[in-house]
Amino acid sequence: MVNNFDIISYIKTRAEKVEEVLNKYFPQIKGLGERVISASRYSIFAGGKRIRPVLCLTGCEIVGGNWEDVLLFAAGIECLHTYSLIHDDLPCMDDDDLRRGKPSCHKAFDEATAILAGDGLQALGFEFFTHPDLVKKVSKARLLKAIYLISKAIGLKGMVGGQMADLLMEGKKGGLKEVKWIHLHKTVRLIQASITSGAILGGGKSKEIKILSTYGKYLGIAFQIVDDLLDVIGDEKKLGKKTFSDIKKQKLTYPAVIGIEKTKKYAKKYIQKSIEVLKPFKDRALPLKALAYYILHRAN
Ligand code: GRG
Repeated sequence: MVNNFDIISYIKTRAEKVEEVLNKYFPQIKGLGERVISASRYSIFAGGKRIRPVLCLTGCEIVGGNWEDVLLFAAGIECLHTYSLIHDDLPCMDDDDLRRGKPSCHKAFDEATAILAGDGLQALGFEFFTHPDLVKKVSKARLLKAIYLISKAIGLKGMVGGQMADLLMEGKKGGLKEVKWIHLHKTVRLIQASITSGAILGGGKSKEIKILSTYGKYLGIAFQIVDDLLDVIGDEKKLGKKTFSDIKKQKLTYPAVIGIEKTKKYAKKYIQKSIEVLKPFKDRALPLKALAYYILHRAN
């Protein structure tokens, strides 16, 4: 607990609003394409932590914006994240049977449906970003900047590129340099862009946006390091997925390269770095500090 700040309630309040928006704007199950809508709904409403949308809302709030105005943008980010999880679980990628404590999308439906559900969620993310209900609440120039940032973060030089490297390095020799590159692209870019886009939408000054982007980068690195750790020391029930899956696939991870104890130190180091950059925000930074500790101590 940072200065008695209740981060669980903070996340819950915002995550519930994201849920409401997803429920309101998500396509209804009807028509000949109803199967792919069911599959997309199955994955997005399977109980994720909603960290990325919450980061977006916090980025907006911390620079003085109204976070409730950018809920559709935050919900769009969750669509993109869920698309990546569905595709990541496919047999041709990480071949995971469980996600968010339930059979992964291709297990509950089938591979073709899961591919289409991921594709549909990616498009839906951009539909939300450009939705008239959002466009009327935020400046179009800021919106364009935020969409550009997110597009780069999930694309060939971001998440997709990182996923490619992650798959190519399976079973191969590599060191910390390669692990860091994979993490930075596969996971960190979207987390960093989530908070940065929120700060842009909220009208942050360029100095503030830069600080929050650096915070997001360090937080994202710590997030992925903790994810690597949970694969070897986590509890399957809390995680909602199988442990030791990285080891089985001979993935390049922090524990595989430097061992568990050093990995724990790295996670703490990056959390510390994320908190240090927040100094200019003084008391305003409290939710972000609390979020950083929440990420460090998370069990799922
Ligand atoms: C398929 C293009 C493509 C990319 C996949 C995000 C990703 C790249 C793969 C996911 C594999 C994975 C477990 C990565 C580790 C970090 C991560 C993204 C974990 C899942 O995010 P959480 O913990 O999940 O925020 P919830 O379910 O809470 O939303």
